[in-house]
Amino acid sequence: MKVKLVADSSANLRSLDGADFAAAALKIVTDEKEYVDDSSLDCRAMLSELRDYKGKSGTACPAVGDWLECFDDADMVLGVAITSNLSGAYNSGRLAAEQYMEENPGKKAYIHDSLSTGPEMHLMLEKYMELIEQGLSFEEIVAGVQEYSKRTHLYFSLESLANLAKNGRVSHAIAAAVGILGIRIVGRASSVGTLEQMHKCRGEKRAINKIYECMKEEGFKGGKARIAHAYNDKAAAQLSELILADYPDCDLKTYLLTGLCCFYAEENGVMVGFES
Ligand code: X90
Repeated sequence: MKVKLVADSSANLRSLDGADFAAAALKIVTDEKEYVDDSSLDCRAMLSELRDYKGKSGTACPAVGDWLECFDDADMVLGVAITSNLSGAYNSGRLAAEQYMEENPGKKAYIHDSLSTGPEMHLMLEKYMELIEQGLSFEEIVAGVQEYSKRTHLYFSLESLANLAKNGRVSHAIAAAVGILGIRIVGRASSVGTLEQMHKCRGEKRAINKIYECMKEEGFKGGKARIAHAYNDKAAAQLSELILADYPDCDLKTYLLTGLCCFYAEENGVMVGFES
């Protein structure tokens, strides 16, 4: 039986070790150019081009057909999408799953609304892998991931909310608070999948310390953690050091954000997905 794992590209994964995986690309769009968030994208070059670009920029979610392509004729498709509260990606993914099952009797497809994005989606994909490995049925796997996602979380530190505000994903009032030199917003994905601002921190070191404090308050006790960042090795290393000082055996991975998250988290943004 062929099993396919899928996610939209806000999960920042081009591949998934040990799984047959495909990503449905989101796009970053300006009046001059379209950046497709797939393995051909040079994210660093995109950020630097956008820094110099004065016009409007926005994003677009994958269409139903983009998801269907990822499904790859598999007997069982299991996927996860960025929060339906900020993007249409979940809706197109859900429609793709319905259409797929209608057109292919006997085949199963499910896309989970992560109510989050980035590294928290990564954790959900790894949970699918674990449950598949255990030989559970489609329904059991779906229920297992829904249950698991109650104890996964996403926190982030952002230097700028400009692109989020310009595209209507946070209020201009919140966005205005940052952009002031040296101020960072520490926030989380809320329980309804929106961006929730928690703290304003002066300086990156304080922001990262605050994230770790929040993680512990949220119930982090050395479970899995996935850190993803927009070219900010220093902050990512600081956060992993804090985690590893308390939990030296923590299952922890650090990697770069790709196009969509780079665009919204902006340069130096850091995101962490973790288990409580
Ligand atoms: O459909 C589209 O065009 C995509 C829109 C995505 C908007 C939000 C992306 C957020 C990326 C920023 C920090 C984390 C915020 C988490 C809130 C749940 C990353």
